[in-house]
Amino acid sequence: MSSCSRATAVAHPNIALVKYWGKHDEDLVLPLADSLSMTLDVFPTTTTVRLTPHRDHDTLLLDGVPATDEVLHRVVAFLTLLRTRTGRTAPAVVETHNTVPVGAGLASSAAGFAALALAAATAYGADLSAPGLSRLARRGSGSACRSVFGGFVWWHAAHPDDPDPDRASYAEPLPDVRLDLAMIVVMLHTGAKPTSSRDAMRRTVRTSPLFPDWIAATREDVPAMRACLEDGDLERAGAIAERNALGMHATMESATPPVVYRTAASHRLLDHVRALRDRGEQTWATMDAGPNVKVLCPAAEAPRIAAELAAVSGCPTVVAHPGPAAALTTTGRS
Ligand code: 2P0
Repeated sequence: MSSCSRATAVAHPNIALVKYWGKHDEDLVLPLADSLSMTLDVFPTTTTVRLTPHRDHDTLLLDGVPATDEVLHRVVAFLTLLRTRTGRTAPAVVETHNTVPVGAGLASSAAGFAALALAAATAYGADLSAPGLSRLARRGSGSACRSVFGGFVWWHAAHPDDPDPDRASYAEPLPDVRLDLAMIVVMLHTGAKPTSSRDAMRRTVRTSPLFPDWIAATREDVPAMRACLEDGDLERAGAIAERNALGMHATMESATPPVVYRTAASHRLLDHVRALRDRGEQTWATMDAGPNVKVLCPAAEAPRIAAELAAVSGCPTVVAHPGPAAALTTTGRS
């Protein structure tokens, strides 16, 4: 990759069918188990990185507003990592435009750091393979390593005894998926969550008595989910996804103090998804670090089921399908 000083990239959020929840190395962002996700075709994030050698600090603009807090700190740390690797010292101006509410459990950090990794690696002239880009995105936010790729994506945790776990932990797309799956996002709440996923994850690992059992189940769920996707077994894929997500919420709700993202509206919708199944529909729920509920179903049924979920919840729904890999849109000189 040649150096070009300015680059713009687009990336999409991903939602895990088997979740990532818990790290064994906070600095390197190394997870305790593999995970498996679907990159969406909705809610893109567009990020431009422009090197500014004449300035003395990095600047982050989120939808035009300068960031000053934890988000800026994470972006500066990420750019510093890239500067160390490339030997280039210039600060950067990073401009990000989200089309999804930030911090609401809708994977904005996954799309954000995947777009930033691609744009920044290009602007700084880092020479990266696809796994290399995935490893880099992981350092910004774990789940971002999966948004580097489109479709269905497996993130390898790396064995804790691996001599180079940083190198061994990256995501890759699954080439042979035979499921025509849609994911309906029910936008119950779009405000920022009270506890960041990073803090919630740490607290869960340290204090939840349920966590060891959930992580052991997750290690079995990932290969089982892959087999379901490749065999076209929607019933089993949906059942594994729902059980894995509800188990993850049970671990965080049993932490000290508890992390509770599910609201009364979330529970009502989870009940409704089960009721739909009792009626013969193929619907399964998943949830992330926030109160919103996502519903897996056959793609052909998604518009009808989304309309029903909107009517039941009184909230907007968005139908997502497997989406594209992160991509550069423009490059050039500052
Ligand atoms: C996932 N989540 O697999 C899980 C499920 C949320 C619930 O990955 O600390 O923002 O930056 O690595 O990637 C959210 O965690 O956390 C997440 P960090 P990240 O999608």
